[in-house]
Order: sequence, then C-alpha cells, then structure tokens
Amino acid sequence: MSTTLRRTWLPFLNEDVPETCDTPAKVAAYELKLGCAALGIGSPKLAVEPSMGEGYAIKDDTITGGSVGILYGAYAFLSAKAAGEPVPEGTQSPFWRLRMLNSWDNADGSVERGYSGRSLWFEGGELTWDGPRIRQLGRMLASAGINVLCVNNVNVRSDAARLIEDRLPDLARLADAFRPFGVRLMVSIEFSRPLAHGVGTADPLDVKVQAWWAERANAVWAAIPDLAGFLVKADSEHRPGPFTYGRTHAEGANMLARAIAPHGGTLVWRAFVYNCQQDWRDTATDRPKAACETYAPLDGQFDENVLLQVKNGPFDFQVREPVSPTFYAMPNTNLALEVQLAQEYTGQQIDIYAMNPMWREIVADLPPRTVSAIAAVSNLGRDDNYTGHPFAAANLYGFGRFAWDPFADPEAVLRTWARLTYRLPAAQEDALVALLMNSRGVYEKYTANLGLDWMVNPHNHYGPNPLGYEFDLWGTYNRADRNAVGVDRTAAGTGYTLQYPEAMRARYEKAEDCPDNLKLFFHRLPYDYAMADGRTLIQRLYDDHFEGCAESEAMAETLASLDLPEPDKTEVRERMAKQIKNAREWRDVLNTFFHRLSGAEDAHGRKIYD
Ligand code: GCV
Repeated sequence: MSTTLRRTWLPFLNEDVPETCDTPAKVAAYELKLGCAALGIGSPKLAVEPSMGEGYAIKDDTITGGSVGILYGAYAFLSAKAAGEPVPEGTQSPFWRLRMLNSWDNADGSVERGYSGRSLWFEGGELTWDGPRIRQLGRMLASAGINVLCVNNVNVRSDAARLIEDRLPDLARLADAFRPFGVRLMVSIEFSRPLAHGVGTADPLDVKVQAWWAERANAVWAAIPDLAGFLVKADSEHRPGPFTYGRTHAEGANMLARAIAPHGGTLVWRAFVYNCQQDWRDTATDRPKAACETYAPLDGQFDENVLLQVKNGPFDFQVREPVSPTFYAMPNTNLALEVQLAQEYTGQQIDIYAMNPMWREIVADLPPRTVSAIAAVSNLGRDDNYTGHPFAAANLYGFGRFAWDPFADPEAVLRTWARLTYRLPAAQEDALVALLMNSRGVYEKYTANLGLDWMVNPHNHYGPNPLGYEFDLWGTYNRADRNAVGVDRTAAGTGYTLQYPEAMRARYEKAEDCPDNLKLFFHRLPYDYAMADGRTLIQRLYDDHFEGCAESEAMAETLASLDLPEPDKTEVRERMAKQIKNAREWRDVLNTFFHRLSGAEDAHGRKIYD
C-alpha cells in the first residue's frame, strides 16, 4: 500500500490512481479493476452513454453512465458491494446539479477556520501540491458525488487575487488534476480587483470596469474552459463591494455574471451581509434580520447565471438556528444553500459532531427544490487523514451523499460511511452509528441548548465565554441579566419573526408554541419560565449542561469498546479526551454564569462553582 494513502471510506482502493487515468471513464475502469480484485468479485462492464451526463444505471453486470456518471456508477457499485448493500436500481442522477465544496484556503498556505492542517494546494503564495494526494482527494470527492471545488478563501487576500491573473497557468494545472474525477474548479474573486490594475474604480456600472472583467473572463476560460464560475463575498466583514459605489448587490452580481455568461460560468454571490460594527447598546438592530432585509427587495433582479448563496441559518453556522428566512423571501432568484463542514462553532474537528441529521432537519423546513444548488465550507487540510478527526470524514462523505440525494436517511448514510471505513462487528457498528447520530445533540446540550448560541470564546470560537461577544461589535448578544436571558425576536420585539411565511411565524411567535431547542433563539424568557415538561428554564439550562457533559464521558467509553484500526483509534481517543475537557469547561462556566446571575439553586444539588 502506498505511503500517501490514508484510510478513506473506500479502504479497498489501496493503490494510488495513476496519472494515466486522465478521464472519468479511465478512472472508473481503473477503480473497478482494483476494487473488484480486492473485494474478490467479478468486474462489471462499462458503457459510456454521453447523454446521461452525471447519471448512471447498473444493470445485468453493466454500468452505463454519462461521461462523468460512469465514474459515479463505478463508485456506487463498489460501495454497495463492499458494504453488503444492494446496488442502486434504475437510473440514478443527482438532485442538485452543483454540489460544491468551498475551501477557505489562503495563498500563504493557511486555512481560515481550518482544523486539519495547512492547505492541500497553497504554500508561500504559490499553488503547489502533491499529485498522489490530490488524486486520492479527487477519488474521495467523486465517490461522494461532489463536483465543484472552490480553491480559495472567500476572503481573497494578497496572492490569491492573482489566481485569475499571472497564476492562471497554475490554476489550469490544478483543474487538470481534478478533471478526471468530474470535479470542476471555481475561484473566489475580489470585487475591487480592477483598482489594482489602474482602472480607477470598481463601480459595476462603469464601462471600464465591465470591460476589465470581460477581458479577465475571456483569459480565464481560455485557460480553463470548464471552470465552474466565480464566488464572491462582497460588502461583508470589510470586503469590498458595490455599496461603495451606491450600487445594489444585484447590480454588482449581474455585472460579473454578464462577464462570465458567454463562457457558461456561474456567478455565486454570497448573501452574508450584516453590520459587523454594531454598537451593543443598539437593541433595535438585530443581526439575523440583515440578509433578508438586504436581498428580499432584490428578488427577481439577479441574472439567470447568478446563484445567491445563503447560509442555512440567519446568523452564522451556529449549533442550532432556524432556517434563514431569505430562502422563503426570494422565489424568483436562483438560490444555493450553504452549510459548513469545517466545525468552526461545532467542535473544531476535536469534538465529534456528525452533520447529516442536522441537514435533514433543514430540508424538513426548506423544500429542497427551493434551492438550485448546495455548497459546503470544506473541512479538508493537509493532515494525513485530510479531515483532522477521523470521524469528520463522515461529514465530507455525508455532504456528498446529501447533495446527491437530500432525502436519503441520515442514519443510513452514516452507517454506510462507518461500514465502508471500518468494517466493525455488527454490535460495534451499531454503537458507532448511534454515537454519531447523537453527537450533535450532546454538543448542543453542553454548549448552546435552547438555541442560545454565541457564548463562545471570541475569534477562535472554541470553548465557553458567555460574555465574550456581549459588548462587542458583531451583533451576537444573549443579554442575560439577573431575571431573564435571550433576545425577543417576535413581532413585539425586533420583528425578526415577521420575515417568515405565516406557518413558520406561527411556530415561533409564541414562547409556548416555539420548539424548546429554539426557545431562546426567538424569545427573552425569565429564569423561572415554566417549560412544557414542568421544569423551570434555569433548571433546564443546568440539566442540559450536566447531561451533555455526562454523555460526552459516556461517548469515550463507547469509543474505547470499538476495535478501530490504528492510527484512527489513537487519534479518536486523544481527541475524545480533549472533548471531555471542553465539555466540563462548558458545563461549569455556563452553570456558574447563570447561577451567579439568577441565584437559582440546582434542584439536584450538583456542584456549581461560585
Ligand atoms: C471566511 C464567519 C467566519 C469567518 C468567515 C465568514 C464568512 O464570520 O468566522 O471566518 O470568513 O464567516 O462566512 O465569510
């Protein structure tokens, strides 16, 4: 086995993909030969039918598929055989056409919100990579069904802006490396870039600016004809954008969209706009309202090749948020749903947090056809295992599966991942799947129960700090005092609930109807508020913190009983010890914080520090 390979969910593909496999069909043939030999099964025939695109069908020992679909068919066949599951019946095709991974990799090799090492393709301002590792990653992405990779951070800094300029030949070579896996590249661009080239303005309505971008697009697509498009973060967290010129985001996005439209490019414009300079004394401004306020009035104004990419919740990838109201307010706009695999607020690939159950909840509230595409902030890095925590690979795999079929059962997806990756005895596999399924709930209990987000350490976002953002500029306040906690976001409060369609507003508007897990997201409640189960709010806060911590300790025992292979076993054990330390810190800091404020004693007399 090659030294460059680390365990994936296809551990029987235990040789590198050679460079000679330069098309998806050749990769498919290679993988089938390798995989079928390792699994001791006969290899099916391959038949390319270009009209099937990304689709495939497996029948009578023949895999028929489009020029990329043939590869998806090969992986589906091998996965099913290896997992002992039936091969998919009938013609299979992905639910979303664009299944995008957004890397927040910087040209210097660092990764913003990266928890698995440095960038796999940037170092020292240059694009540079290890060929076998990239091909192994291509295999991983294709076998999960991911088909677009944005290579650089949406915060475009220093040399990254040159990717579409003098660094274009390197970007084209990277595109060549991923193309055999059906993965097309995307690049984040800086809205104000014409300024660096003497244009004198970046005003989207200025013809010189339009001409500059058109010329750039011509050069970029000449070098990479299948580039998926540009990704833009504008007027957000100090990034430049059309507001500087008194233009709307539709005007800004459409200007870029028109430059790339002749080449078939998609312009992905992020809807992450809010006031990150808020005065904490200002109780009228409510950050979750910002995106809908900015974009809903622009519904119908975006060009056809613009995708407005909206984060799943109205804040920023917190443990528990309602679905962003922007999704319901823009029926005449192509929308993309953005989720985050990088565990910025969800344990930083130290604490275990499996995401498929969470995405299923999003889809329950957001009919999947409401959006035309899906994107995930990547959790990849140069660590040997690519994702830091070995189990974080379940989120990468699970994202691809979700993007292919958002209706797939999350538990079944996690089981397939666990089975393919580890082949544990049945009882151990059940225990691992149950642990993964519960992992988000455990993390939620000790960090942010009842929808009370943002009590994290500022900037690095790991560990508890209930006052960390309370007097800061970012619009994320819990406003806890000695009587009550939370922000009233109802019609009588900040009015955030008014952004929702009637049925959802009704669900959230009254505290007694609002689901427990979002109570303190929508309401400001006194500590003696009576929860439906008869407990007081403060008791529920204490109970969840104690329970979440105890459940994380129980997770360690479960993990110790699993026959995981090395080095995963050691890595998992070491990270679990850190998770328990983190959970204890959260439990004690939050309990002490609320105890000091409320003066309420724990009904069970457990230890709360004064
Ligand atoms: C890439 C949050 C993160 C930032 C990130 C930003 C975004 O604010 O903390 O690191 O920047 O979201 O999504 O643009």
